[in-house]
Amino acid sequence: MFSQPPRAVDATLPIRIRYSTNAAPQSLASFAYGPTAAGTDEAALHLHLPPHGDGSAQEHWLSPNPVTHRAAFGARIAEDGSLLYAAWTLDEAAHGGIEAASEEVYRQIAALLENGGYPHPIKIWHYLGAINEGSGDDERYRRFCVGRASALVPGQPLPAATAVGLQAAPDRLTVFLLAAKVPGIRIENPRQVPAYEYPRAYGPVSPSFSRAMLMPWGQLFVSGTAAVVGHETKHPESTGAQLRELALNLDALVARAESIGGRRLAPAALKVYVRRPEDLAEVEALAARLFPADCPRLTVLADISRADLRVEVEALYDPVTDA
Ligand code: 3EB
Repeated sequence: MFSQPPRAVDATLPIRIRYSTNAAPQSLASFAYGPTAAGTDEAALHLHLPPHGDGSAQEHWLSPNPVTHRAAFGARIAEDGSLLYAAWTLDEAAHGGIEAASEEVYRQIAALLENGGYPHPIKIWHYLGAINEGSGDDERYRRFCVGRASALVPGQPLPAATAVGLQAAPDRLTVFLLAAKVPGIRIENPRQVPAYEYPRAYGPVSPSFSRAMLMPWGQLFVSGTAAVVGHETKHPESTGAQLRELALNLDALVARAESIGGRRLAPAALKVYVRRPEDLAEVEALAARLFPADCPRLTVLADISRADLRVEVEALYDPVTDA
């Protein structure tokens, strides 16, 4: 798993992700993870995702270029001439519920992509409170999928995505977007049915995302990846088996991206979402075996979009040059 090729990281890559406990200058975006927003500096977006470890963690998207900030399209925006980051935080009640709030945020995203100077979405992150609340087609994640789909521009390529649940902040929808001046190539996973083709059993509208986006400068932005094979959840009773299965999914996806892009890839940042606090130690121990030790990794507690999924991993891969 992830046998590590000799690494010669390209210093000109437009984004690097680092996890740390303090603030970073020149960042396109910063996120503070923890149970409360206390102590979060103003520039960081606070996410109610308790990190594994000492109780605080920050994530920084570092840019090699000067970053400017503005507010537009209902979002806080940062841009550096090649990439744009935008963040929305919506009070669901003020928009009439999760479905309407997700439709509203996707309208803002469409407007930003059309008029904001960075027309190509790379990846969109969605954090919903109580994501598995409600049964059948009333589940909040399914309503979110319906709202998202109703504001999508037909024919627009689907970006990579993460959609997970905050185990707090029940009626706050947090969405952020990474977009580029130039388009990427969508990558699907040969082990998985495309999410946008999931059968009806998983909800009235299938989830609108691609498994990964390969950018022209060689980086691969990978969607939240779980133990879904075909369209089915595997190993609903074993967190460890789910983590091993999703690692196979990552391998298959990356192999596909390598063959399409013609360059080898190595993981450059991994975020692990774990549903149950009692699984944290096992997941950390197994992740340390499955993933390279020199890859920055952050593990946080979160709910996963399907009630029978216990763990999910999202990743950034960098192109590597064999020595
Ligand atoms: C899956 O494979 C897991 O709805 O945007 C992963 C990433 C998942 C993104 C989304 C859902 C989403 O279906 C769930």
